[in-house]
Amino acid sequence: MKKKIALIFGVTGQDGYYLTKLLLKKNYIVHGVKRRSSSVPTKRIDIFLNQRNFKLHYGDITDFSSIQSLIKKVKPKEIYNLAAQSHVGVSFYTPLYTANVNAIGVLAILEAIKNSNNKIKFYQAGTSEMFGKVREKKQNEKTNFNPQSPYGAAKVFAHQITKNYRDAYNMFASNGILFNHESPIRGENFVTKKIISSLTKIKYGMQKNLVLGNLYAKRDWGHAKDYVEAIYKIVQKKKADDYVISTGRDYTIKEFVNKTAKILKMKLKWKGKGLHETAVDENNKIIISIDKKYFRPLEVDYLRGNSYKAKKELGWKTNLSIDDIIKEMVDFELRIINKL
Ligand code: NAP
Ligand code: F7E
Repeated sequence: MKKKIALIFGVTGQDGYYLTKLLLKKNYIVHGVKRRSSSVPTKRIDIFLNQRNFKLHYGDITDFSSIQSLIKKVKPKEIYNLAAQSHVGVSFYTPLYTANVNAIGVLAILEAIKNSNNKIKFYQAGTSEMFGKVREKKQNEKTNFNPQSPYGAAKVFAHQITKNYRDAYNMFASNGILFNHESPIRGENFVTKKIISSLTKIKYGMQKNLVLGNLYAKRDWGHAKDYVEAIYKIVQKKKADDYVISTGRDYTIKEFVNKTAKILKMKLKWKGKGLHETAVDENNKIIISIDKKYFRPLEVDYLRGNSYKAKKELGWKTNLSIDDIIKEMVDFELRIINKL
């Protein structure tokens, strides 16, 4: 049987790694797109580089000509757009750049598909950040978008334009609305990875302390491995549609810290309030403090998803709990510092 061909924008990121692994296992030929950068950006996907069914190309979703030539050359059946400036906090410092990549870049891919072969299936990596400030206890596909950052606003444009191309040009163009998902290869400056990597090092005397921002935001955290399964299922549907992918459970950043400390067998005691809140160890030494530089000009206080539609129509469910995720991430850090 002829192998399916997939093209992944954002292949060097966290989800790019897990999706490539999944598609190669399903016998796809996977073409990934990397950007030129001053240091080697392929650390996560190095293990695929010598596989026959994996090919890497230079490109950038802000460069329409590169998207067009890649589609012409590769002739994909499926295109997964995972490429983004994906840090919400950073989007406040680079709003135009973020909009260019996260919004206009998506439109560029859709245009390139429309002009070449509108039978290609397209997936757009949408986000719970599009919901932003919410009133609903749980957010689903019908919840209104109210983004609170340049990142979230750009992703709303991407979501909407993906729907428009689906309806206007009869294209298979689907949106995932994925809630936070983590893994050992999560980017270093996302809060889960920062907490786990820092507390592990602190425990073994390799780092003095950890400085965080808002401890009271709530997030619905799943595992990237489970979430790329959902992405794959969304693209395998006969009809394009939009799906919320989440666990349905939420925790504060502080609860995440406490769970990590428990797994690491570290005793932390919280003291003080607001910017003066700290966590101290058994010797009263400050392990965690707060700095307002990690607060955002606008915060998304609360997110908790309802994935009933994905469960019913995709047969998707989350397998790994928050405790499984933390344990896997802690073990990964312990292996790096030779303590496991
Ligand atoms: P990530 O680790 O930050 O990966 C982002 C990827 O996009 C990287 O491969 C990056 O390349 C690439 N990229 C950035 N700008 C690009 C451009 N102009 N052209 C081509 N590629 C570009 O993000 P992730 O966690 O895997 O997330 C994947 C996607 O899902 C993103 O779109 C993100 O916004 C979205 N999302 C993520 C979550 C989550 O919790 N992880 C939740 C909802 C939605 P470099 O390696 O060169 O930087
Ligand atoms: O922040 C708070 C911060 O940066 C989570 C991206 O994958 O998921 C991710 O976006 C929360 C926020 O993720 C620090 O204020 C406290 O409330 O880990 P994060 P995010 O902003 O939720 C969504 C679904 C995406 O789509 C994005 O691409 O943690 N927080 N102290 C901190 N956050 C960071 N980064 N660093 C801190 O020191």
